[in-house]
Amino acid sequence: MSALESKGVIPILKGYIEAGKPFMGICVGLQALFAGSDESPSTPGLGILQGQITRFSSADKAVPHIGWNNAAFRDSEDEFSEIYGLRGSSKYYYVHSYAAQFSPENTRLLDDWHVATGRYGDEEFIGAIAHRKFHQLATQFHPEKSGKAGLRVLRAFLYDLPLDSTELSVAEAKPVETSQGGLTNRVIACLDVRTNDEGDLVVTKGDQYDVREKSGDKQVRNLGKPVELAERYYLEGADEITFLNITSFRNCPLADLPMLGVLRQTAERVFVPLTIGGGIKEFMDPDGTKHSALDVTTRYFQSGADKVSIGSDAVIAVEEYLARGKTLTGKTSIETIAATYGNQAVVVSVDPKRIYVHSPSDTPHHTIRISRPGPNGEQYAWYQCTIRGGREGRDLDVRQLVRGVEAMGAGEILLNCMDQDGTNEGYDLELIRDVKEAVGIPVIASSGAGKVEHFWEAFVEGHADAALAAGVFHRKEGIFLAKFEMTNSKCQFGMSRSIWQRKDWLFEWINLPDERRIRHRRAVIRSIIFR
Ligand code: 1PR
Repeated sequence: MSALESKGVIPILKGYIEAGKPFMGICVGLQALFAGSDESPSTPGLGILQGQITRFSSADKAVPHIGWNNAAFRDSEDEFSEIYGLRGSSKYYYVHSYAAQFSPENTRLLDDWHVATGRYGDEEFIGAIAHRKFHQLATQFHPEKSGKAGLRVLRAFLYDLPLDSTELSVAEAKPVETSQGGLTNRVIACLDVRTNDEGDLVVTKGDQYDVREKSGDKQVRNLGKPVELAERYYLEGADEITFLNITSFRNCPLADLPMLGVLRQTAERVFVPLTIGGGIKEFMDPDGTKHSALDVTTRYFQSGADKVSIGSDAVIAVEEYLARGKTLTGKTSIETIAATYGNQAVVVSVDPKRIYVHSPSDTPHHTIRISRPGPNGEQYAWYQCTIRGGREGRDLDVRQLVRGVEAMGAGEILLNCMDQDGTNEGYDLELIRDVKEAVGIPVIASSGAGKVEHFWEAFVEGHADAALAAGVFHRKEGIFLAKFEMTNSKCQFGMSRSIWQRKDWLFEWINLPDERRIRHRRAVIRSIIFR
């Protein structure tokens, strides 16, 4: 709003919308229609709608609210209306800390509008509003990142479908909801990308961060091309795609970084959120031109990324923060990026390794009691933060790191564990639980997924907000194997009920020999109703 005000366009914009001209607002584009927001109390909104935008309560859930949730236009308790292609049975991608709460008071104030809501914990919030007469729609979620369901909404708006023709009752069952209201469990496919010995940019995957083959000439493992694999995982139902650039591009100006091209091409084909990590820090061109971490981020965002993931730089920033007696400078990469793009744009990737001890008194660091004892029977471990892709251990534990980066404004933690990485033995649940207890922001479990039950454990036993995996997907086991919904404490495989209902057929297909499976892939993708 401040930016709009400084350009003097607020009266023009307000006049345009009030005149009933076509308008679509996304995310803050919905929030700006209201009178104001607690996020910036001194800056008024457009005031087209009464009411205030408020922050989600973090008493019982992680904030920001990140992931797939509903936006259902309700006719009655059980009936949903389909307006602008929005379906009560579909899920849409949200990422925000502030929202328009849905209450009897603001319902009365929104008489001219159809209101679609979602639920996060015990809070009901406005997910979308559509004017009853004018061609105007605003969504709190991101239709451009909501896969097929979101593209349907964009199409309905752009092709100006009259409301009447889209207003039909949808006889689909209610979606299965998690304990967090309508929010689903996110499954994220991760692509570690680096240049191989021939200089090509490839997707690779290590075992405990070692990405070279164990035999022969010990080449960097080449698992395929980044854009093609990202598209494949999107089509197979990944909720998000994360690229980790695990190589540094030397002698390359920022504007020519190969990952920018990868992101641009991916964003043209993949309509779920894209995170990019690796090298988010101050960058120097070969000619000596310096770019801040914020400049680097801006380049990535302009190329199609939605979030950046910061590793080494976050560790150094927290060490300095602790040395200063926990005072913030406002100058770290986390703080500058969060201030410019919002907390939800900043993920901190943690690369810890276990240091085993016999007793918590053996170290000044925070320890965790571990169920798998260390090599000498140790019952405890502290989790040491590392930098430079795990090559250098620091005198900082994970708890210090995550609390520090949360104070700086990080919106999410990507929690790897070097000991589990590539093992297929399951996530480090003790570590995940410990980090969940330490912070109020969402935590993505990572490292060690080898089968579907591991995802279930991360969500149910680890209380993770999302689960990321790499190797299990690269082995072509099909991402839909990892996606599941929980009903009555049961683990159901598949992307949605429609897939669950066809599970026997799907499992049969998965067991086909590789070449037949590939031949059938197109037909399968066409027949799957993703959301
Ligand atoms: O320090 O800001 O430049 O970021 C570097 C980023 O690159 C960090 O996020 C770091 O985790 C990552 N990275 C650096 N070296 C490696 C490596 O493997 N040699 N990859 C690396 C880390 C770990 C996970 C992996 C999960 C799941 N990859 O992201 O994808 O452990 O694996 P699994 O499901 O197969 O077990 P900076």
